[in-house]
Amino acid sequence: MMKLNHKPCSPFILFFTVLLITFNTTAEEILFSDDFQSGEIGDEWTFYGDPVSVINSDNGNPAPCFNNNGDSMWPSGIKSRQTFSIKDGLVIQCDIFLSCHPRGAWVGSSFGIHDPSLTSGNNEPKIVANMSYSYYGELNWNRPHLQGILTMSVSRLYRNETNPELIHMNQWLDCWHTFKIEVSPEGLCSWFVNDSLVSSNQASFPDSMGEVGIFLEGRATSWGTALHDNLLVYVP
Ligand SMILES: [Ca+2]
Repeated sequence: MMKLNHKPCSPFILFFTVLLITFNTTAEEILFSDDFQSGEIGDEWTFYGDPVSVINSDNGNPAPCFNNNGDSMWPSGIKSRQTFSIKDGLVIQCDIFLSCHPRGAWVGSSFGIHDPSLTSGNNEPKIVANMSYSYYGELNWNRPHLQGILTMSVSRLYRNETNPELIHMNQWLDCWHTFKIEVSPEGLCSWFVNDSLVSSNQASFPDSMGEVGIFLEGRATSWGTALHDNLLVYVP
């Protein structure tokens, strides 16, 4: 597989990103992590979608990393076998690299929380809350010219407000950036990029909601590149 031919991120941005990640997570207990340095998608994950997700050996932050490998019609991804309580709050953090031809579409990376009691096996997860960074060029006849889209959502089952969506968000293209969902013990879902708060949405999660799982997914057609790396799950 070819290495990406993109301009390198500023070494200062990389340094401070690593510093911030290290500083912000050392105090918390890491419940789960995956940097894909083993070079494979391990047994701690369940695959869904066709074609199945793969490892990108040549790229990452650092390489290797996760390639969702979804097609133009449907996302593909992986669900964690491990589950987590959200009663005390939960943070899911992930580095994403997104690049797309200016006219292209059907390329994006998403991650979040799902309810494992509502699906099983290799079925798509039932999303509780997620964060998605995608690109919609003119070839997307349904919603053209929106360019970089940051979608932040809570399932309609639990949200009290409209989900925020930001378009023309091109400042995070062509470089690795850190995306984060933080759920407070009170159900406030906050979304961050590079530790800057982008938006938030108050949710009402029922007491009956037990343990939740984590997922990574998206679409990765030949129009561009959508990669994940450095997943961290911890209590805020
Ligand atoms: Ca990696």
